[in-house]
Amino acid sequence: MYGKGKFCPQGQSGDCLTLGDLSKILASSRDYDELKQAWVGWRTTSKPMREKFVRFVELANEGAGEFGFRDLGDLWKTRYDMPPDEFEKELNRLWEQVRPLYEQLHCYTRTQLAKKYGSDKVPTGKPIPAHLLGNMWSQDFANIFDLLAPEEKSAFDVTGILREKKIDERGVVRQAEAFFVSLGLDPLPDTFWERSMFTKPRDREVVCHASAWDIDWLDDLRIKMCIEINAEDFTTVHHELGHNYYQRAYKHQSALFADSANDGFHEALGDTIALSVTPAYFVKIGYLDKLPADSLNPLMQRALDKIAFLPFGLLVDQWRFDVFSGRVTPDQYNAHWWKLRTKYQGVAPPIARSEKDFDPGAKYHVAANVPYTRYFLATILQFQLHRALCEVAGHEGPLHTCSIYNNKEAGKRLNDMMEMGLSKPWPDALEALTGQRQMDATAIIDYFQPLLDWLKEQNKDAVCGW
Ligand code: X8Z
Ligand code: ZN
Repeated sequence: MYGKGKFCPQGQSGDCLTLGDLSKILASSRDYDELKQAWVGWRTTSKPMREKFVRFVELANEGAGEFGFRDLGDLWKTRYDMPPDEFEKELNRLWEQVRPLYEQLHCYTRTQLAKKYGSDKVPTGKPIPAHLLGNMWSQDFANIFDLLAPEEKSAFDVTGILREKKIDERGVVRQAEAFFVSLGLDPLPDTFWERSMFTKPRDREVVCHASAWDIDWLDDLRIKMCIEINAEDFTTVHHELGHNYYQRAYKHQSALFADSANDGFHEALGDTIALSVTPAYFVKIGYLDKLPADSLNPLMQRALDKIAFLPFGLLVDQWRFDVFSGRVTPDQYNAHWWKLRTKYQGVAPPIARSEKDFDPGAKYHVAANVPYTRYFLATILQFQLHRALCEVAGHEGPLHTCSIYNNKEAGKRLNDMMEMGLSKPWPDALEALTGQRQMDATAIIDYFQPLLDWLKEQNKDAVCGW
């Protein structure tokens, strides 16, 4: 239902829009009503999922119960080497560490959006309308960078550079592979290049949401993705290859241990590599002629991706935990979703929503039943891993300028951890790479400190919060 979802603005089938089409509108349009139509339109596709989801929750809980768990949420929470209640506390602790950063970014974003759309549409002290943030789920704000850039000129325009260099879809994947190879890891096998799907097929419907596969638990690695030539997908390709490289590293483990230390590690791996995609790295690979002058722009770009994501990364499963536990019943599904969206993200729907809608189902991982807390953890972990690898590489200077490209010692440290797979509790794997046994948000905070200082200055006369 998710993969086939389409919105037909005129009600006829001739001009129906896919998620890809609607996402492009969300990313590029700056017309309040056009944005609203695309946002609301996509959410017509998830209405029919509601009834099925209610039944799905019953069945999933029945299965989890037969395994001895209270509900499916508790089953998901057992994969972190600690009791479920303690895990919830861990999540809260991490969120409280990063919340001030998100609030500063939210505050500045709201001020800029009010300048663009008017303070009648974006009022002070209130949640931001969810359709103005450049992304279908407001899960990152990267596509409205033009409205938020600290400085006018950006020399590090990844989308522009890729297009100017005429890099095609395979070329992007080759470049990402080259990064892993520069760390001393083996190139991907020929079958990866023969059997992966890199572009959207024209003759059939597919689920375009990017994924990485480990078909035979040995060497038949593949990705499935509808690559677009832009900065977002450049990062996502690194993300997907991270899955494949992890899978290959732990293939010698027994079946039970052939997985990452916890699912946050799997999601963090490729992102950790992508954090090394810096202006200096672009100079090294010949994508830029010279290092651009110091600018906060690249750091802001990164924050719009990573900091903006944190509350969304947390709330998707807060909703599912409440649903699976029965604390929230089907007649409250959508209201509870929006309660959490407002509480954590400070966003609001552009038109009233009701229990006829099923807005959670408009997000892939809810429709496909993929746990989501992993991405919240990954966002915090990847900076922790990056900081440790940068230390191994002997980086000097601010953390956000570090790239581990070409550094074999960092590559070895990373690979040693990946090879452990799930054979040890995750704190052991984390310790092997970072020397720390706890997930810790100080690395992400360090990384963004220069931007945080700047945001505080920008916000000094603003009324923040919602
Ligand atoms: O689903 C993904 C990956 C595949 S595991 C593309 N991500 C989350 C999302 O798109 O919602 C990566 C970031 C968060
Ligand atoms: Zn992933």
